[in-house]
Amino acid sequence: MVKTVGLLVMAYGTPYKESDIEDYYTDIRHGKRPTDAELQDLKDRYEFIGGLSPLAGTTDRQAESLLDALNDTYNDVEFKLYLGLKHITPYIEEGVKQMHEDGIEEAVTVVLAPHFSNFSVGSYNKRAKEEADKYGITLTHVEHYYHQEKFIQYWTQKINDTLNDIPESEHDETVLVVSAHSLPKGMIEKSNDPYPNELHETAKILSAQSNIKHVAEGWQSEGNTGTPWLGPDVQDLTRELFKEYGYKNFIYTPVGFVCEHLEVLYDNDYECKVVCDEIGANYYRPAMPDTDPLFIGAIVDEIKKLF
Ligand code: FEC
Repeated sequence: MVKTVGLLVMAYGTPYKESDIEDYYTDIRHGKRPTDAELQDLKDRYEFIGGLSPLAGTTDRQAESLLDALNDTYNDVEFKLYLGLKHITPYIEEGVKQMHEDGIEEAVTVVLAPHFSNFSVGSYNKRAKEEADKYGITLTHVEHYYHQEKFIQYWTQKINDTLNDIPESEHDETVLVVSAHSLPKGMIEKSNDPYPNELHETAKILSAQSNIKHVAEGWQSEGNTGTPWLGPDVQDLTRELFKEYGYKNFIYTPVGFVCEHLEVLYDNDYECKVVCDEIGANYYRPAMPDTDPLFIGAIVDEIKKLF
């Protein structure tokens, strides 16, 4: 007999229209409204990348691809898709409530972020569980998939393809910058959070499996909280690496993200490129996983381990 199981795909969320930006930013700030200057700064960044972020559409396509791949993989289960966003509707709680209304008693949850931190994936899972407990829905959480073979294969191929665009004589003057979203340092250290180590592991595996000779680890997109965040920041790192080694080519792989959005299109493609232009180096940023079968397959393989 085929049983129906919920597939709760969780993601950051993005404004759907300009007038959503203020509430979205307020939600990110745990209910504290940004100042007019902060709000304008965010609006300007969205404007710079074309008005709004492509994230909403991509999240939908990634979720649909995962649903199809899972339903092709399991013969005895029919997965039904629900979306749960962190900072905008449909919020995580709304997705879980909808599962209950549809009679779902068991679900698998996945966050569209490959590394685990108690303050990222852990907080999505906590919200989903708190809501699911109200209805007696049993959840199986995917915690991370950065180590899955297909995820590594995806990035290894992208790095090698990018290297192929760079003359071989310059490979020794090329560096790979492996990065993820920064988080406040105090919070991470106090709780012995696995997040920094998971990024470190990713960089180590990519260094061993791809043809790149030089690899550096960095953090990006840090917020404005007045407290220290995990570093080095990718822009500072670019300057330091250039100063110390004189690299000619910088390849950025923001492996903590899974598609193009504000933090990649602005923080990498604009801010890091500005630094590369300033020092006279070439900027490369391979395509993000999006709905690539290797990426979707990596999540399916992780789910197969757990469910
Ligand atoms: O394209 C888009 O519209 C949305 C892109 C976007 C993604 C994303 C992912 C992560 N964030 C994480 C942590 C924080 C912390 C703060 C914070 C602030 C922002 C702001 C915007 C924003 N984040 Fe985000 N994040 C994205 C967008 N993020 C916009 C607010 C303006 C700014 O600071 O730039 C700081 C909160 C505070 O001020 O107190 C912390 C983490 C991820 C990766 C994991 C995940 O996707 O959940 C961690 C995509």
